[in-house]
Amino acid sequence: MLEHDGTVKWAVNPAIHENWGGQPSVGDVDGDGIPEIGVVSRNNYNLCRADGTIRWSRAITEQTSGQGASVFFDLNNDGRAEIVYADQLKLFIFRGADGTILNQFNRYSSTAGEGPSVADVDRDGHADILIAGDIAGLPEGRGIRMYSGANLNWANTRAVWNHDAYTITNINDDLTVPLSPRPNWLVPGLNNFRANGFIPDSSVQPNSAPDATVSLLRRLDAGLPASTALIARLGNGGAAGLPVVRAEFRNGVSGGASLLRAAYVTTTGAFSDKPLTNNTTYW
Ligand SMILES: [Ca+2]
Ligand SMILES: [Ca+2]
Ligand SMILES: [Ca+2]
Repeated sequence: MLEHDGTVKWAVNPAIHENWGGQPSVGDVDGDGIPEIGVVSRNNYNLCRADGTIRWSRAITEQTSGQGASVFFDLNNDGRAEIVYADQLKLFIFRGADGTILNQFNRYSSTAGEGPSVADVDRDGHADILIAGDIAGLPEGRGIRMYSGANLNWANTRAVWNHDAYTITNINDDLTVPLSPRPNWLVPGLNNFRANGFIPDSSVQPNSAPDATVSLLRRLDAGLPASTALIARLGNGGAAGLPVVRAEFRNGVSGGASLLRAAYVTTTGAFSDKPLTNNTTYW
């Protein structure tokens, strides 16, 4: 750990990290507002306190490089970051506070300076994990895999993770790069590195939800007798983005109603009038 002028604040005993180590990840694993630091070595994942002492170590298998990296992300939105990390053989989700393995999946990689990414890849309002493998011929071998929470129970996060030194404030939601990024460590609620989450003053937060609405139903007969148009005003009154929804006009009451028109619609917060015709798709 270096001061801003380059002087050393503290250093971890090399015997602990075996003279290896990947990029650190920084985040708060216990909700006390003080960040912890996670570093990979060849045989252990080490979580350091802010003063450099080791809080916990967990045995891993990374003899091929000893330079992998992890991601801090609060998957269950309880204010305490979980740690997502993959060694040569497994993708792990550690409980940040004590290193307990919450879940693990096979993956195979000869590892280099790599690590998982966490972002809402499919924009369904729940974080996903992306991981790469490079060993052909094995199940869960070569290629990129995406993991999502069972029952969509992982917290929401941004849909962006733009590079290894990701700091949330270094990239905007629309993928523009800020000319002068806000220093992550000065933004209340952040002070993290290789962690994902929303900027604390963002209008969207992990517990934000979409709220699909349908209103102003109309039938326009200007085209009679050749045709008639069914129009609905569709929108999203919630703070979170909405994945594709199916909107339907039905004739009659629920249960016995027959389908008249249907369309697949995405809404991003704006309300708009959509004529519904069979097999229409709006993106
Ligand atoms: Ca802490
Ligand atoms: Ca958590
Ligand atoms: Ca997702």
